[in-house]
Amino acid sequence: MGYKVAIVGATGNVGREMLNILEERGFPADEVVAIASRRSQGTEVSFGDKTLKVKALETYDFAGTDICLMSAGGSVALEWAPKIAAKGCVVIDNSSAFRYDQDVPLIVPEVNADAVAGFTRKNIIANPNCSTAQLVVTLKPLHDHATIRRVVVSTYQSVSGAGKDGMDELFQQSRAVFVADPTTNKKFTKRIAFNVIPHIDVFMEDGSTKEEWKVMVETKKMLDPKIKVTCTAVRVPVFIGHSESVNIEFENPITADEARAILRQAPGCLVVDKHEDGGYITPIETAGEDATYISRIREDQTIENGLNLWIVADNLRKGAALNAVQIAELLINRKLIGTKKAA
Ligand code: 11C
Repeated sequence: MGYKVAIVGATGNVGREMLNILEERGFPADEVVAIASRRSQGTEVSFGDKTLKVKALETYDFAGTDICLMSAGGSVALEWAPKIAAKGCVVIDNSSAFRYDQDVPLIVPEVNADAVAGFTRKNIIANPNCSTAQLVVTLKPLHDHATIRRVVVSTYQSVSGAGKDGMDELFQQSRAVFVADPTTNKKFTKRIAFNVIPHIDVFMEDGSTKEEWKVMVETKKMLDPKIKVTCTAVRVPVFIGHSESVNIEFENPITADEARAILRQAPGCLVVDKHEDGGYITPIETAGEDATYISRIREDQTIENGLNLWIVADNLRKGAALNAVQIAELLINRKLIGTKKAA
């Protein structure tokens, strides 16, 4: 007997990827329901070789649904996740609305799978920010080996992190530049085509941005509150794939060769690190891929026990949809949920 799964936000970048991933992985679902706001009702989305008609969130009854994968933004999550959870449906939410709630587990299965059991407190599980997911998948095995003291990360984030509007803006501006038309900025604060923008999400009181804050707070929640994290988050003119330049200071010695060997064995990680032209991964190579790629692993000679490395992953997959589906699989594999039909 399979599960009944609802995708809320099914017409968005991440929702569509959730449908692809459920299908690709042969997720044990008897029924998958595509849901979005009332204005998208009736829109068609692909699920394998089928087409699903989108239902309206406002009128859908979640009573018989086992799992809800939600990617509809923070305000929709704040309003709807508790209502859906109260119907006995486990909500795995991709927004930041519940990530910092002590009663909601924030999960990357390769990093803190055991914490998932805490979902019963609210029937809600949070999915991390895309930049955090690929970072913690990489840091976890290194932390287990040599204990991380401090991480300095600079992100190079693709426009798909800002949704379909972000992708459209990069496309339209690039075209406009080529044909010498004027460009307009709507989604981003400055032109993103042939440019980079050191600003993602809102500004905080201390001058950092909320995106930078999220990377710090989420890494601490999932990995270890003692680790110091500082981040600069930058939007770059790439459609899919977030990249990160990371400097790590450890308590204990670790060589680049040791780090390479550890990461080669680590779940979710793929090391591509040849010291030659093209012997590293760039974001366009990660689009549609599940792994977190690590390249350019080298010792930082300016500090004791320091490493530099380069991390790249598909932000719509490991950074969002894939991680959410992996959380659902974790619940099933650990027998933490059953199907309502079987009850
Ligand atoms: C971006 N990382 O690239 C953001 C998107 O907190 O889940 C995801 C925001 C979040 O713009």
